Amino acid sequence: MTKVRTVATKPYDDQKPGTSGLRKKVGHFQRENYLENFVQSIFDCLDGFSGTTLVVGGDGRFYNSTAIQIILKMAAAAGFGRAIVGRGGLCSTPAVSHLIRSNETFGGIVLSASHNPGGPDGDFGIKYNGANGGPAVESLTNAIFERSRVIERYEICDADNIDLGRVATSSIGSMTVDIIDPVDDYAALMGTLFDFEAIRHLFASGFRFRFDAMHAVTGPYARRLFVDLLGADENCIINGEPSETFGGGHPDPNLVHAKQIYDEAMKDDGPDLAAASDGDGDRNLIIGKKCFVTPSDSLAVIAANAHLVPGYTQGLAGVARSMPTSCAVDRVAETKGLACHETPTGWKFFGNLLDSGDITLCGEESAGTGSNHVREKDGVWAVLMWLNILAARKLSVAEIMEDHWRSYGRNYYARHDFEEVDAEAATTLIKNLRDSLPKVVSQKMTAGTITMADEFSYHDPVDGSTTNGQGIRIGFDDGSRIVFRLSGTGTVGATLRVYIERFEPATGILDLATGDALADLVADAHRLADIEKYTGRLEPDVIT
Ligand code: G16
Repeated sequence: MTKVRTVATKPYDDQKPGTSGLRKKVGHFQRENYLENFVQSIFDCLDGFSGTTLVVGGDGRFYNSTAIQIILKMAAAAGFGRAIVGRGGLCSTPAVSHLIRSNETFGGIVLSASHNPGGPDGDFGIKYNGANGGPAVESLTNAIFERSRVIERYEICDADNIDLGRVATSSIGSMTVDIIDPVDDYAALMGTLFDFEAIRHLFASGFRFRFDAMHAVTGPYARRLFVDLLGADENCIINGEPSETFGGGHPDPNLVHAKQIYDEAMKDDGPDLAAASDGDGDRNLIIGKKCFVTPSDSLAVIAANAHLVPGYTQGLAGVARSMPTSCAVDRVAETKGLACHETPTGWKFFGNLLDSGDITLCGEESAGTGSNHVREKDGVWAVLMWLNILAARKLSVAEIMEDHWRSYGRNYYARHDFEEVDAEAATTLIKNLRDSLPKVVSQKMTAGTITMADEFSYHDPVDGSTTNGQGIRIGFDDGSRIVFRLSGTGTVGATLRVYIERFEPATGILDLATGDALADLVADAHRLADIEKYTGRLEPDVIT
């Protein structure tokens, strides 16, 4: 008989989930009962799960396996009837979402700090996803936080560790544990959405492809899909072996951390498509030969071309983007007569719109794109989308972009990140901006006259909830925008994000360098927020 042990514990007061769950340094998670308190807080806030199934997946970073063993023993003690776990404790975030949905489970727990570095000194993270496969809504994450502040005990089974390395079925107490191949079901789902035959043809025709798995979770997914099923060259994948430290790298698919494929793509003889995904496989980077595609443009191109892809030939119900994402997709929606929703940053805000059938596609500037096939953003899916569109249109990435801008106009766009800023200074910067909002309207700046200034609030049309304080928006007379917000995913100090956007109509100049197109707005952003004073920096740490 497996014994359930009740352990007395004391609450921590810093377990508030951010944009995407609870993220802290590994050392923080290793403190006595820290993980256990949070997991018990999740279970304490859920009702009616006795005998049901829980999916547990992680991106394989340091502490992943230890955390999974603890969670499984606690899930068994809490009364779950079955757990589904990816072999090796690995499962990409979109694949977890799919497993929750296809097995109709009660929910799932995702272990990841996404694109943040891993290893003993790196970051770790945990979040709960509900039965729709998506991140818990804000009311639940708030309740979990409140629970974590008063927790006094947790329950755990005294049991041996499960062998995570083999596909097999075992048990902890009365809970069955199924270790499954983490790729099988996901690859089958992709087969229902995309024209594999057309993509096979594309690869067979000599199309050159490069995928950087960043030593993160997508290596096995990329191998199965791109190489085994679609026939791409074996060597198309770099950094394909998952590692606890991401090979000592930073699994953020941006131009700084995926520089190798960016450099390759900028060469005359470079790949026709270079792509990357992040730690847990939900983000994507798309680069054509000599043509970087911003995530905002990628969303717009996918929306404009989705009808060419088997899973979407019926057309789209509607689209959504997070507020700081450029308005490029809005132009497509307008032309196609689709509803276009603007939500706060965070995938959880798309969940209701996807569940209600109001939207089919959604995306964010932070390299996240997805559809109603799961309830998470999906990096490998986005790459397959591009491959399918390229196969169907028989144009290069650069030609597709040019054609897109000639049809819809171009939203020049960049995000400037000021990282590890003093948290108090960053809060003061935002507060001062907030206080100045009534005064700045009608002010003449270098880029034009400010015509609107507010702090974004979201009213969810499906559940009626309101979310305030979601970023400062400054709008100009020509439709340009500057947005300021603080990141919800960092673990050290604060990260100030400044989003800059200028619209150029289809008849305008469409081939400017982004930096040149946005220079005046960048100067105005610095002036409006006094960035140098509060961050001590003249230049951002990262520009995407
Ligand atoms: C998470 C959320 C995304 C969101 C991003 C923003 O991404 O899932 O929906 O866009 O955070 O991060 P920040 O608050 O730092 O701007 P991920 O990939 O870290 O889970």
